[in-house]
Amino acid sequence: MQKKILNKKILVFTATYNEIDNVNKLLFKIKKFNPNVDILVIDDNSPDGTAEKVIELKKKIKNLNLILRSKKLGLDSAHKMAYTFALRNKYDYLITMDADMSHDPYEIKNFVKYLDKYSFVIGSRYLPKGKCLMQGRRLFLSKYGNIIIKKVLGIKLTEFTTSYRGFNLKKLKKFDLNQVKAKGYSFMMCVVFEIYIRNFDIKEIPIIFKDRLEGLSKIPRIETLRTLKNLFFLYLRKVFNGAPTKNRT
Ligand SMILES: Nc1nc2c(ncn2[C@@H]2O[C@H](COP(=O)(O)OP(=O)(O)O)[C@@H](O)[C@H]2O)c(=O)[nH]1
Ligand SMILES: [Mg+2]
Repeated sequence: MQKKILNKKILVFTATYNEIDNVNKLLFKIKKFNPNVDILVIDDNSPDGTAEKVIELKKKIKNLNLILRSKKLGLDSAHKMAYTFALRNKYDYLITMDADMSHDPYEIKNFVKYLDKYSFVIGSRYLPKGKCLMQGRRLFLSKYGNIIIKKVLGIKLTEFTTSYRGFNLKKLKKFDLNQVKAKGYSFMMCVVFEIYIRNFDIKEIPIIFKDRLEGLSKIPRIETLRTLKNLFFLYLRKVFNGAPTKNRT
């Protein structure tokens, strides 16, 4: 098992916008816990100089790639670009995570473990061993948002919105994140739906989510409304196109 994992070509991706206070710690921890993975950072010309910091870190951290975009183009398009990068460079697994230390790099190995068997592995804060250490409005929206999404879509998962995920690129045949049209933060929910309706096997694993270590959240309030609108359209697709029946773990 261990040997097999070592043979896989793994890319860990994170999108950054104004993460200068987190990126150093994040990238070192990713490498410390997973020396064999490659890393991709896509930065949208962060005014705080995150990209310059990553360029500096490239001298110390092996196989660290940076794509620097000219302006803030959104989290969804960064994830799509990372998927294209991973396919072009023939990675076996793509693991995506936030750069604000909300996702613990120590848990990457759990994604790697399950990607051996599953097409898509999603981290969940709401499984029995998972935890969401957010507070107030953010916790409320996340917790009840995920419950509502589950009920509306009728998909037996506890988490749809976190970006801590693993893609087995060899198993997800004919799937590409670029096929997912939704914009903004509800993109994450729509990705799960698209993988689900294509009948790929999905594994949920518990994650411990901490609120960001430094800096501010970039999630605009309008995103809640956009998510509700997109959820309604997914519901219609489910009703009129029919949803697959395969059991999920
Ligand atoms: N490249 C890029 N990264 C972004 C953009 N918006 C957010 N991010 C990054 O996406 C991740 C999640 O954003 P965050 O503000 O923590 O969202 P929240 O945790 O939902 O409040 C972080 O690593 C951000 O730096 C963007 O427009 N472009
Ligand atoms: Mg965050």
